[in-house]
Amino acid sequence: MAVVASNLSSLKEDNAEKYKRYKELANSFEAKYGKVPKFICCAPGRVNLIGEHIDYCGYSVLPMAVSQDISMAVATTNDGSLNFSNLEGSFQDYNSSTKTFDIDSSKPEWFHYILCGFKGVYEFASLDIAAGIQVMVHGTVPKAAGMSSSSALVCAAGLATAFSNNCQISRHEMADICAKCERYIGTQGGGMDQSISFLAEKGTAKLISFNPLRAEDVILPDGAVFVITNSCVKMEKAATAHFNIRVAECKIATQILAKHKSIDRTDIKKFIDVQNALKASFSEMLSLVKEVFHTEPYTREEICRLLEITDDVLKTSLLSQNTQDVQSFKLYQRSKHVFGEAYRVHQFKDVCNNKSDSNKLSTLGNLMTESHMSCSELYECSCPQLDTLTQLCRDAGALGSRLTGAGWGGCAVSLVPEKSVPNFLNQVQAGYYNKMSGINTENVMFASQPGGGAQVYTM
Ligand code: NG1
Ligand code: MG
Repeated sequence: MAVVASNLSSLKEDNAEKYKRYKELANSFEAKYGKVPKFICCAPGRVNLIGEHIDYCGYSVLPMAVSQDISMAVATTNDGSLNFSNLEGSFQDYNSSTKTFDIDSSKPEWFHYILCGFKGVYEFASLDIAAGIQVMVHGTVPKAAGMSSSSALVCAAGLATAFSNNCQISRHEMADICAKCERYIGTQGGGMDQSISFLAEKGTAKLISFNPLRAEDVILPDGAVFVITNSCVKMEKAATAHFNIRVAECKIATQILAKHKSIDRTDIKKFIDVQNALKASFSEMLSLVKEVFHTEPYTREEICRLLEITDDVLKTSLLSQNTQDVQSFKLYQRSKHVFGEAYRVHQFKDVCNNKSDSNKLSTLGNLMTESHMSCSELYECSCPQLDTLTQLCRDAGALGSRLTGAGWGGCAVSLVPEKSVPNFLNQVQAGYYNKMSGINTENVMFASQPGGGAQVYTM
């Protein structure tokens, strides 16, 4: 299914607010570049309901798109120039050309994400000459908050490039290209964010599975409201090594498990490959983790000894550029999180699809809270503020609450029974936000319904 453009005027009735916003964006484009944009493209952010830090291990995740998006007014240039501007004043203009641009992963800046999307589509479509593009960006996805503003920017830029060059690329292919090309920025993400941004459909969350990429509807139960609360702790994932250290720990643990089980390791890259090779259940994988790993962190020497490799091979085959010097790896804790979390995703989906369960909401809530505890204690991707906030949310009437996205800051998502929402919002406001000073707490709490995927609108 390719992305099909529709006329912007079709939005007028469907979503007057978005229509107005896109119109204003088109006007700002015109004021900046002195011409009317050719089209507007937009890609939504997402909230992951459950399944954290397991996409890059090959496991299914369960996100939904939110209504907030990154949108872009776009026109092509015929001299190969790339001109990027952002309505948000703190982001400075970027000017370069299709021949000379550079993505500097040591110092990620907002426009690098556009360059990632541009480069991904350019390479995928094997374009000899890609048209240059002029873009004006406006984003409503909270930044550095685990709601995938970065991927939405990459996806919107990928779409802008595809449409500027008349490339027909399916939504699945776009998701795949954008998952790969966002890695030019240096983080080794798994593909959840770009997949939901392209494959989302209004009214349903999705079970996203990989290799091959699939998106299955997961109908959320009546009476459940998912409320997002921002901890207001910013986490610029690409600027730190936390994320890639976790990816490295998972890769190393994968190899040790496979070696322990004498599996031919040629095609074993992720935890799921080991599980498939063993045809084991999640409980069996959890027992294996307990049998194979000790709880103390592993040193590089021990890892090399277990895998019978040199430190150089460890560096080149299992560590990324920004994790070359990491000395200690928690293999037991990270593996235990991944297999437990992957199992919870399937339980969550089964509960949603099981019509007869009268306790649905509290079962889902419990799974979400278990997920948070595992992220916090085993994966160590929470932070004190997120731990406090999620506990406050539970105390305020949420049946479950967890961090969402990569963590170390950013947002929490809570499952709140519909009738308890007003009281919930009051309590969290009083218990968390009213205690903050010097922080802008506008739009920090909102209920979210599953939104649709990326779109293109012609003018
Ligand atoms: P965030 O940082 O929330 O955009 C990242 C990864 C995902 C996934 C989650 C953790 C990227 C682009 N995204 O999301 O693939 O691994 O962390 O579940 O790297
Ligand atoms: Mg991101």
